[in-house]
Amino acid sequence: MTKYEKHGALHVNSKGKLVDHNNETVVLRGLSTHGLAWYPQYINRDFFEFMSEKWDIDIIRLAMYTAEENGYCVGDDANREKLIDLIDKGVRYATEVGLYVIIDWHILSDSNPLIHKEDAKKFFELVASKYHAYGNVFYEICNEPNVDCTWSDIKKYAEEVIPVIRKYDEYAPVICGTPRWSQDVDEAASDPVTIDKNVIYALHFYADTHRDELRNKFTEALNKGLPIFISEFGCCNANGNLSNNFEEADKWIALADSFDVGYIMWNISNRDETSATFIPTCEKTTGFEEDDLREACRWYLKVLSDHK
Ligand code: IDC
Repeated sequence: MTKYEKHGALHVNSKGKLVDHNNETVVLRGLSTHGLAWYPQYINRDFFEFMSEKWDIDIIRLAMYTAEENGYCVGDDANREKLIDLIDKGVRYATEVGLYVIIDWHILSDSNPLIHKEDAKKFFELVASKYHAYGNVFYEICNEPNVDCTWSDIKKYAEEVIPVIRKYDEYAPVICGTPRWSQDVDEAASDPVTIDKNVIYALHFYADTHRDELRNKFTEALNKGLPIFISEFGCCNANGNLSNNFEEADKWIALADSFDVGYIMWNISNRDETSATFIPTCEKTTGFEEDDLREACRWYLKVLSDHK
């Protein structure tokens, strides 16, 4: 039985924990796609079933870039339809195989979510109106605000986008990004969103770049009661490449576990980079074997099986 089959719809409780309807804490572990526009082949039912059954993931994140090549806000109408179709399939397959699923508005080069706020509102209106009855969907409203985007910009954005979601979907948790590539959870902790209670804040780490300093920030924000979810992490450098650092990654996992904080590893693809799950020569789209996997993916499958 998967966690979704066992626990059903989740929400954030007054102590900042992600819980089910019996107020039992549920820790979700999973994987993120790479950009949906670039790697659509991995959105297939067989693979979702494979990840759920063989890899024991609880949740999959559907990363939809907004401003990169063929992103939602910059591509043509056909591209947009293709992305909407991939999200539809991703949510459907996740639901069929008992996984939770995140619809991720993956801002990155568009450093401030206010830039494409109107597109975001229309997008979240569309998806919330479709999936409000599912009970396994999370809305991640801005992946990683960065450069000079402030917490007050993000909060302003969240206060406009969340009501649009709530018009249709009263219960789904909303994941909100934090300043500086979703690291400055301290800022959210000092001034959290007040218009909605079902909000969980993103902290992202790349283990070879982000170490004690960010772990301390994470711990302090949690101790202040901020609900946090690690909606993206990597074992390597923050550029998604270079060397893995499993020693630091193990420290992160132990710390997250000690607070019942869930995490999602970046990225499902065979791109030629350290953070990819599959080796570049692997063209499979499901049925992966040990030899198809990169080192970080193997390490993570061990983490997942240890938590079974
Ligand atoms: C990276 C991808 C890489 C791509 C780049 C730009 O791994 O293939 O060329 O984005 O689109 C993040 C981002 C995530 C990044 C990842 C690694 O959320 O989109 O993916 N990263 O740089 N935050 C910190 C690291």
